[in-house]
Amino acid sequence: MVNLTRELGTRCTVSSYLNGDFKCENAINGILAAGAKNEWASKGEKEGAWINITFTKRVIVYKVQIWRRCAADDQCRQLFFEFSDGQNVALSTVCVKNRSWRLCTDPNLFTELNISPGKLTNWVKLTSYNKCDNHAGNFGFREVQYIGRISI
Ligand SMILES: [Ca+2]
Repeated sequence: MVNLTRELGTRCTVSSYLNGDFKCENAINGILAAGAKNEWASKGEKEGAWINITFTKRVIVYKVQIWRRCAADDQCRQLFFEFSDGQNVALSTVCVKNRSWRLCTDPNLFTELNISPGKLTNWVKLTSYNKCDNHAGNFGFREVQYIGRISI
């Protein structure tokens, strides 16, 4: 299996972005650190914020790895994945409470979710559901990586 997000050229679109320092491309640039130009952050969105990554080849996706934004109010409990063939899957995650410097800075601290069975697709749209707290926030990710293989 390979890191599809890194190995294949990809195109990225999002529901919104906070400003020019927090665009979609920052979530697939390979930089795992937090901060401007490293993260995608939506503009005040929580539930319903989405990021769509289109691959240059048809792939089979087995796994997603996410690096969160650091604030509790920028996270959600559930991620909903849609694929180009119309299939979809919802996966639960956990809310990391309070602002955590480790969450913001540690590249080894990420969440890995298995997509089983693997999905044959040209793109993956990831939507956030069930926000972690009631404060205003800007949902987003430091990085999103899809793991799988190129379809023959
Ligand atoms: Ca990044």
